[in-house]
Amino acid sequence: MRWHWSFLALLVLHSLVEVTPAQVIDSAEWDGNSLRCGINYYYPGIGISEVSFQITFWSDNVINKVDSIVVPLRIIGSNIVAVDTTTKKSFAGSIVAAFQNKRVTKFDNADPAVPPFYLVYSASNPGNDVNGTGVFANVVVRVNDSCTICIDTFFSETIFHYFYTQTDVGYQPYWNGPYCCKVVLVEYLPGDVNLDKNVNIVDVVAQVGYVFRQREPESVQAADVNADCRVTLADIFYLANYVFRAGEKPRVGCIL
Ligand SMILES: [Ca+2]
Ligand SMILES: [Ca+2]
Ligand SMILES: [Ca+2]
Repeated sequence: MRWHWSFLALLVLHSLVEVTPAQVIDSAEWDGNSLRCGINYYYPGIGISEVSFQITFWSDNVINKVDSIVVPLRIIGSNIVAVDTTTKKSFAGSIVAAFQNKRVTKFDNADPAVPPFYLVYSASNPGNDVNGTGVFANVVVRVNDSCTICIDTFFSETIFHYFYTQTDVGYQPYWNGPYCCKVVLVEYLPGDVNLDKNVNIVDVVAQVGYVFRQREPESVQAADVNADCRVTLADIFYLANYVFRAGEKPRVGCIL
């Protein structure tokens, strides 16, 4: 625990001393975070045992670019087994991937498998900065059943949601929420036709083998990526479009 108290103390100091919520630090649009949640848009709430939600970031600052970001969250759900606090998973694909200091701190109880789940996602890198739009962090949660997970974005104990700029100005960014996210556990990942937990060209080949050569794949359900209850050429086009052209994600099929 001891390693992060000084870091937290620094954040508290920033929060208490520097945050001026109404302060406009540049003449452009207000910056902020948002949360991608729900199974209909990118359906981050679908997984085999683990689901993730994305905290997005946006800032149009050209002069006062952001070089520190602090996002406190309270995560509540009856079927949560643990939250993942590793920086590797939490900041995978993040717009602050190059930042030196990226941390996920769980307080009240630092054990990621013990509630309450109060977390702070933070990144800082004085001298470096970020603007634009992208993923800031992934909230990765292991659950033991389908459920609803509520994420309180306005919760704070001692740490406040804030951005901190390269010119030493702290301010409270835009937030929305709180969010309640539907989580659906499935026995396979949609599109993972050979059940190796990856969705790639091998799965497209397995679909082709099934549709044209009657070769039974490991999972017929996973092959029904357009979820029309049949596995046809349309599923091959759909999955190939996802794998090769970053097209729409595979859906949960309905073949039983
Ligand atoms: Ca701005
Ligand atoms: Ca696969
Ligand atoms: Ca289909």
